[in-house]
Amino acid sequence: MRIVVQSTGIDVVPAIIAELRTLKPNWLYEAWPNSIGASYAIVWKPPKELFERNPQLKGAINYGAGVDAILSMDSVPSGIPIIRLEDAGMAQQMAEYALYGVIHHHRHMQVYAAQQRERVWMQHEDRTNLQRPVVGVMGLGEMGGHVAKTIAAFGYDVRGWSKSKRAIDGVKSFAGSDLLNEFLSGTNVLVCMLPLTDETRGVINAQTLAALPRGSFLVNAGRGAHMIEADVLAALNSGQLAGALLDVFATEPLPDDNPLWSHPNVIVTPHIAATTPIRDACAQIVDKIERMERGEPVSGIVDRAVGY
Ligand code: NDP
Ligand code: OXD
Repeated sequence: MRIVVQSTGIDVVPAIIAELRTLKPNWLYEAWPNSIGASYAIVWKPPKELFERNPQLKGAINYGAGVDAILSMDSVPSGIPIIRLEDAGMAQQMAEYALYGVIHHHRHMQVYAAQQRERVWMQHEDRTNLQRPVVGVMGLGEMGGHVAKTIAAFGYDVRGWSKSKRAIDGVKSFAGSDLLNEFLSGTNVLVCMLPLTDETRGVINAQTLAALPRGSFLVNAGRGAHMIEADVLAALNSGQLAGALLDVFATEPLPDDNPLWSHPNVIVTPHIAATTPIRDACAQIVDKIERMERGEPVSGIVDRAVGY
């Protein structure tokens, strides 16, 4: 079996090849652009030439959960299936990230951090009515489903919004655009775990933010283009949003002059909510390739028409 591995940005290719070699020492690996004649490609934003120079490819495995980048490249010929990573060690990290955001807001950590800078000793806990925020998770797939379940297990009231109705223990399910407003109106911490598609682009906008109760908190670890950044800033400045934990941005790295960097109620992280663990990812990739070679069904095949 010949595998070509390609990536852009952080160079994970040597580490991926080293891990695959330990799992499948008899397979042949090549780092793009050295390759010709591969049966499978492991890719992140692959160029067209990769497919032109490997015409016998049986599958392109997207080295990540989100497929918006690979689909926007439009480089994978229609006859080659795109297979994405599913969880592969990322869902637990996502749950940690989102839970951190929920607790940061619920336990007034932003307020206490500001107070510390001013040496102010003042308590903000409500001792009579220990009401916890309702957490609303947009997207209940591999990431959002695990996030919702984990936060519910922590005792929070959790609701989720997805395209089709989902049954997750302890999570109230809202499905479809008709129920979006109802979902938002009872949400105090909005967590975005959606894939970026034509339908979800800009879903966090002035209208949807206005549907949240005043003083809500936003966690976005989906994609930057889910937010209309100017609308998020306006909501933060007006107090409609009390704060935000943001991992993804329309332009990454976030430009120096972006006002989100210095907003007092915003935490910016550099797209690290869930990084792809090489071991889990490679184990899953080998499993998927072996299934395809045996002619068995394989999960994670991207539906290009719907965009995820
Ligand atoms: P999945 O495909 O497993 O889940 C997608 C979920 O979104 C599904 O529940 C789906 O609904 C729902 N959804 C899709 N379109 C709509 C819509 N129009 N309206 C309502 N719900 C919709 O994806 P993953 O959970 O694996 O990943 C989600 C995203 O997380 C990725 O696409 C990526 O952008 C992001 N991500 C970010 C990372 C980071 O470090 N910041 C790391 C990894 C992923 P249904 O269940 O009905 O199909
Ligand atoms: C992914 C990501 O989609 O890291 O896997 O954002």
